[in-house]
Amino acid sequence: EVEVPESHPRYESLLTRHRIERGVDRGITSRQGLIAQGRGEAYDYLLGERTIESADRAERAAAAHLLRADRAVISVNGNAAALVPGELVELAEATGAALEVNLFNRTEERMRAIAEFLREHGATEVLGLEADGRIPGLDHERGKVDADGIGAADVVLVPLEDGDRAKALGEMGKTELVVDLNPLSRSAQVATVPMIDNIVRAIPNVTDHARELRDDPDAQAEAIEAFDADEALSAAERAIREGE
Ligand code: PTJ
Repeated sequence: EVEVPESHPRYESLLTRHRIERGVDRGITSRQGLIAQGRGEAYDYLLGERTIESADRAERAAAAHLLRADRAVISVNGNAAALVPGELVELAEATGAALEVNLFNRTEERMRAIAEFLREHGATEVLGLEADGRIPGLDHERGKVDADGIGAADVVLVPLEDGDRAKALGEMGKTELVVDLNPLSRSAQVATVPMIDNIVRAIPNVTDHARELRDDPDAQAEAIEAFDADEALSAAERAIREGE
């Protein structure tokens, strides 16, 4: 374990990096995941390492979509698992969503390591290993999903997704909730609800909103109604360019 002094001005950021490194060591995160994290950090730095107001509205709308879904699934990749395993389990519990491991660079070893890591963090059921469904339009490995998981879902939360798959899932008619620090990424652009925020802040905030909205269908409808994806993407870009 690397010790990071809490007084360090970049404490949170260093801790996050350390979790990704540990993820690689445990066979959870891919080496490409290290590159993705570096890219994310650069955007987070420009955003001021905070949840901007429009992202908070997005996270509230995402919570409402998860609660109102017939079948909601939270897709988990190697970066999400390393950074927020317990928080993903809590979000699934708070919303009734299922957890499904779904990888860009799929290997059976990493699938199993991630499912086990989620169970260590309290998950009772982890989907993804059946792989008896397909996302049309993607090559064999990258299109694998569980037929009763992402295959059947009307709402999917896909953190740090690559653009092709985000587009293909959208074309299947699913409501897509995306967490991505880059407002210009294709996955953010095609999302029903783009959350331009760090996954370490976004996931616990969606859970907080879900707990608050749980028994209030009117407030859920209002949260969805009040959210405008194009406006949220522009607001994030302004925050990055002008520090607003
Ligand atoms: O575990 P796998 O095989 O499924 O692979 C996962 C990664 C993330 C490696 C894979 O999907 C990939 O290569 O993704 P990209 O194309 O690098 O896109 C990742 C996006 O996530 C980029 O737009 C980053 O800015 C963003 N990102 C990185 N870290 C974070 C983030 N967004 C939110 N929070 C982060 N911590």
